[in-house]
Amino acid sequence: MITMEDIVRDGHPALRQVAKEITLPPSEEDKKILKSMMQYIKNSQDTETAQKYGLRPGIGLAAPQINIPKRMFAVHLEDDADQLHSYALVNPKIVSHSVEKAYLTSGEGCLSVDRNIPGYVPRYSRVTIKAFDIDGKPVKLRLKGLAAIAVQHEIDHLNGVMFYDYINQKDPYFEPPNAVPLDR
Ligand code: K1U
Ligand code: NI
Repeated sequence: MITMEDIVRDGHPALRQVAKEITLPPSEEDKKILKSMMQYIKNSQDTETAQKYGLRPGIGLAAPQINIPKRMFAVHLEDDADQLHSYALVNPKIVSHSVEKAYLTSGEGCLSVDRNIPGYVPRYSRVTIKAFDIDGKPVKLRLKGLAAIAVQHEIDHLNGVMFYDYINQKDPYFEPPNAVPLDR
C-alpha cells in the first residue's frame, strides 16, 4: 500500500526528470504499481482510511511522484456535474487542445509539495488525450473542467514540470489572457 512515505517531495530529482514510455502491454509489475497508485487516491479520499494511515487527500498521482520514472498516472475525481472521472493511464499524450485556457480560482496543490503556493495556474480548458489503459487497450478521452486540469497536472509530472512553474512570479494572481476561471 502506498503511503505519504513513498511520495517524493519538492527538490527530489525524480520530479524533474522526463519519465520513460512503458512497454506495451504493461508488465504485471507495472500493472501492480498503477493499481496501487489508484488505490492510494481512493484511500486518501476516504476520511477514515486517510486518517488511519496519515494520507493527504489527492485527486491524482503520477509514477514519478513515487520515484518510478515511467509514464503512467491515476486520476480519480468527481466533477461539478457529479460525473466520476476515474482513469489509470499509460503513455498518455495530449493530441489536441482548446485555444482557450482555464485556471482554478483556488490555485493548485501537489502531493509532492508540502506548502501552499498561491497563484493561478493556466491550463488548456479542453484536452483530447490518447493513452492506453492498464491492459494496454487504446483509450481516447475528451475532457474539460477539473478533469482536464487534473490530467494536465499529472502529464506535467511525467515531463518533470511542476504546477508552480506556470505561476506568474511578479503577480501570482495575474489573470491569464484568454482564460476562464473555474471554482472547485
Ligand atoms: O499530482 C498531485 O500531486 C495530486 C494533486 C493533483 C491536482 C491538484 C490540483 C489541481 C490539479 C491536480 C492533488 O490531488 S492535490 C489535492 C487536491 O487537489 C484535492 C484533494 C482532495 C479533494 C479535492 C482536491
Ligand atoms: Ni502534483
